[in-house]
Amino acid sequence: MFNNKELFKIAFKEQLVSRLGKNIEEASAGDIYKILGALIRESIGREWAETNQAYKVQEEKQVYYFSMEFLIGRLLGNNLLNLGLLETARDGLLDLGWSLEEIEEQEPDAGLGNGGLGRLAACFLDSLASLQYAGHGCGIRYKYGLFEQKIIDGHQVELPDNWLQKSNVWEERRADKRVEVRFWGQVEVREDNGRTVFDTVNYEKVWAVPHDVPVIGYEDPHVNTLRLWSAESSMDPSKMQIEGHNSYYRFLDYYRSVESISEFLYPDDSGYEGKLLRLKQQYFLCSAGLQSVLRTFDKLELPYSELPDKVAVHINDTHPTLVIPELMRILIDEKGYGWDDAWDITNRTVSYTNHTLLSEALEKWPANMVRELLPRVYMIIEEINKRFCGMLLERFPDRQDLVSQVAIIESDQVKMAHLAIVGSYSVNGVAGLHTELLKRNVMKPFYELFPERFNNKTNGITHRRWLMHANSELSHLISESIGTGWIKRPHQLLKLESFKDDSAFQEQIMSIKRSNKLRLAAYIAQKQGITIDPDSIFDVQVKRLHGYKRQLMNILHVMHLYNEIKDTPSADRVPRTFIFGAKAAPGYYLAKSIIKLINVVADVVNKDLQVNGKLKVLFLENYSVSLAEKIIPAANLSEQISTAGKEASGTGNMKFMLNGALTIGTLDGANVEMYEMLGDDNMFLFGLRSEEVLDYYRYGGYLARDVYGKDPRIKRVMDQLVSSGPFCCHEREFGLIYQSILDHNDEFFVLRDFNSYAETQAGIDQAYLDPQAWATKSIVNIAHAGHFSSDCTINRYASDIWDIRPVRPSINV
Ligand code: 26V
Repeated sequence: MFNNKELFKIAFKEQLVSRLGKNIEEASAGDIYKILGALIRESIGREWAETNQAYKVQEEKQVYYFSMEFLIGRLLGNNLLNLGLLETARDGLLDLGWSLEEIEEQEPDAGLGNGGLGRLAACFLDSLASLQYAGHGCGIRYKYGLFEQKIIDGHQVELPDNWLQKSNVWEERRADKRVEVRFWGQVEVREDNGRTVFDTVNYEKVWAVPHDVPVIGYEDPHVNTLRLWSAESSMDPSKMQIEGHNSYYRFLDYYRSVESISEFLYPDDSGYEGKLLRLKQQYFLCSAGLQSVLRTFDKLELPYSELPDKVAVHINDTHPTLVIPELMRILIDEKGYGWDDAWDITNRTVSYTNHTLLSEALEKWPANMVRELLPRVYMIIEEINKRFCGMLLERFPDRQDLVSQVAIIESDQVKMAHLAIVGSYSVNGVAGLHTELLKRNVMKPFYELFPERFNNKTNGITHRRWLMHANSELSHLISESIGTGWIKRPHQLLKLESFKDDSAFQEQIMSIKRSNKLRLAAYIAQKQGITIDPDSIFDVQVKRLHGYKRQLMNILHVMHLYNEIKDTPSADRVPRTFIFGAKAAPGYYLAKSIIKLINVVADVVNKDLQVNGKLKVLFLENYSVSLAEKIIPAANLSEQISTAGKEASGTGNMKFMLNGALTIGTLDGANVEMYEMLGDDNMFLFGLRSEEVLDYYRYGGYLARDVYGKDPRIKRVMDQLVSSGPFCCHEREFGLIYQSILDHNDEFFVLRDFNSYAETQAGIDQAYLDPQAWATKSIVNIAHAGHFSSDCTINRYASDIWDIRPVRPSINV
């Protein structure tokens, strides 16, 4: 639509007048954003239709990635990049008096996810489209995304994230494609021509209305769809009069209950366990998504036995597991298939990714709740369970213990992971270590029953957003040095290894890092009024706040450094800036008091003139995708310090590596695979290994109180949490933290790993004193990060799990 700057400007000004009735002098930044978004959205309409047409004509197998979360963030910059229009738009806007960066800030950050799981789904969509696979997202259009975090007096305060307040320029509401989702009711059984038929009566009907967001691939004209469902009431208010005098109130109640289905994203929190509304959301997604998938399949006029050849339904964690009984229900009740055929079809269509080993995060639903809300679906789950347990008892007649261990319904609870494994053909973990731990521990009996289903797919990140868009200077330097092949073949970043000792290249890498640090410093100065030293080590830990991620170890170490400086103020130190960003689930009190502690320490440290120039601490409010894009390119050191065996993969670790930060980390999640490539020269490892952690859990032998008693440095920081001193605001402010370590024996081995961590950190200070050597390590990190591009991950999903190949619409249509 506009392939040069002049055409862009003409089109832009025309749109501004025709849509908003304004000329360029009158337009606000918000107006500019709206018009630019609309221009892009319209310019890809044709490609969007052509991509869909190509899928139809070629009868391609299509993948539907079902996920309760898509943490897509802002789309403007990325869409311009993928369309090859970034420079045209930037230059054109500049002529019109606007900077693109300022306009990008106008876009609400679509926070439809909690963290890693949701961001992974968004990276996968980008790779699916860029690699020209027929792969779509299926999710919920939450009216409110993950809460907005404000820090008030050091405490986290949650505010609703009203991201749709201004209109969403990307989405297309498709009322004609709405489908009906049914809740509640009773099942009536009758015989019809020798067949048993199940009718649900007295159900509540809800409309699911799709809002389609185009997912634009890189360079080639390939546009997939992220279909987000919104719940709307199905009663017609204009007919209320005829239905009796109380009907208006009934309508209001019904209306509220329907609208609430797609109102809020639940924060990942054990607090939602057993919450009816969350279960409603999950079924709403599964039922609406499947109906739309099958409607597309029906156009092929093939028997359902061929569904697995044309459709792959992938479930992102157990949240959309109800696709399994729902597909069974549709095949049996609506399409007339018998149980065995329906089961075979379902089993060959659905695949599942597990994202956590934490037992408290494995989903269970009270059986009663499922039975009442979804009576027919519950009958099907019961039948799946009955047949599965029956099969087991036939194979292992003496193993009642095994049966109760793996049953889908047990102690009046429906175990979603069990249903997901039994009902799918593939179960994958998200990093090598995680998959091994699944097979050997958490899901061992299932692995023994179905070894062929288990496989690993190490996570990945899109290098387009996380390098090309977030760090364009570095991206240009790379292209100047090794050509642009790495953009389509990220493994080619390995070519950078030959520059690792090239002093001119090192200089350039360091100067780009410095300018990114300056940019972040300016942002921080503007937001928080704190100046930070661009020559200090930017040491960053940004991720959800959770005990196992051990932000606590990091801040206790900062307290220890502060103590050291206060003890010997004259000693030379390598200056550090510790940067934190984290949201805690609203009901997770311990996590919230760790946020308060970080803020208190920051306050003390930053105000103390004696440590000024040596130590600074910052907590950046409201960590989100767009904030991550500002922070990560500026980091020197990436903190990936989870208790070994707890972090399934991590993806932040990969983003930092790609941007040239070095990692201090444990052998956990995908850190293990990073270490295999980087070795001790290029990564700073510390702490217990996962087997050692497991041994402690199994056999005991760790006493946090012993460590506390024997190590004066540790005792000192622990005591500072509860006794008067620089960090304790009022008595027991941090009692909960203190107790979690000393009374509950430090579940995540913070004290056990503290010294190893502190020593490694001291070694990092020394390493930073040699800038050339540091630059070499940084280059080696970037060079190996191509391995973690989500393009590689998606290619593996495509060939090993989904059995799909790229589609080239331009050639075939
Ligand atoms: C959920 C819950 C809910 C109950 C309370 C504690 C808790 C803790 C964590 C979670 C998250 C579960 C799923 C998840 O987001 N996993 C993350 O998935 C990423 C993408 O695969 C992966 O990189 C992270 O390591 C993993 O934590």
